[in-house]
Amino acid sequence: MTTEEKIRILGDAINEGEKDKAVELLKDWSVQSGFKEIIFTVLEPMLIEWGKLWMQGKLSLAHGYLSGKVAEEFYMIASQSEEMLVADKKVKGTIVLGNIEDDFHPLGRRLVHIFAKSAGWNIIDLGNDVPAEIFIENAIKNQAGIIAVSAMMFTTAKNILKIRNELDSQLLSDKIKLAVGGAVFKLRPELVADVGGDGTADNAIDAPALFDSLISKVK
Ligand code: B12
Repeated sequence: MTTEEKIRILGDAINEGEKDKAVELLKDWSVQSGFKEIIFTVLEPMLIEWGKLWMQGKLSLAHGYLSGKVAEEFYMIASQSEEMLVADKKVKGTIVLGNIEDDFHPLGRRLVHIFAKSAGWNIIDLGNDVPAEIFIENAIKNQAGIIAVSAMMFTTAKNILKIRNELDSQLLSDKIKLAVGGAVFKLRPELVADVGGDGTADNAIDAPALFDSLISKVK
């Protein structure tokens, strides 16, 4: 079966309101091709396509919601699979995570949360629309070595610069590293440096490796 056929069959199941069937299909295909392969070639392209239809008013809220639920349920299963299992289960440290001020695209952040948690990180998830000072306040209070910020849009990504400036002015840049991610950083990689990010990852699966690398730079 081709990738296009898989995307279509998955879409049909969600269109029919069959959440469990959609999750089962993803599980079956993953047994054959691996979780990463199915996430990258089937699930995420479908989510982005459906998201676009939703924004154009061509998809009902119920279907948009259901596709998000299928994704979350499947990512939870994937994060606990042998393929993703981390041998060493001790807590690696604390990460303060959230969508930057004015950003309301929670799905990517939730997926980063699931994968980082299953890789052994203690996650403090502040949700959507989080101002810079709240990130800093929570990072200090919880002795987090990493602030991880999700931003989907160019306009909202620019708000991350406020976190960088705060870290610098409070002399915290050696103690707290700034991870950034989201659709806009894939479209414009130079934005990572522009907003003062210490690093990024294109997807939730690669996020734990980024966090490992950043924590090793904390002094
Ligand atoms: C679905 C969607 C919405 C939904 C969000 C619902 C939800 N549950 O999230 C709704 C309809 C609400 C929405 C609203 C808007 N959206 Co919108 N949306 C999208 C869409 C189509 C998909 C986003 C998504 O869920 N992707 C699927 C997930 C799995 O992928 P992801 O979010 O990229 O996350 C992965 C990685 O990026 C990474 N990651 C994410 N965060 C982090 C953080 C760290 C630290 C790391 C390491 C990694 C990481 O890991 C994730 C999992 O693998 C994107 C298009 C796109 N290319 O992504 C546009 C998009 C982001 N939206 C856009 C726009 C313009 C808007 C609106 C302004 C539209 C409007 N006119 O109202 C509003 C603004 C709302 C706001 N202020 O935030 C633009 C942004 C343009 C830009 N470059 O600035 C985009 C790119 C579409 C486009 N091409 O025009 N949107």
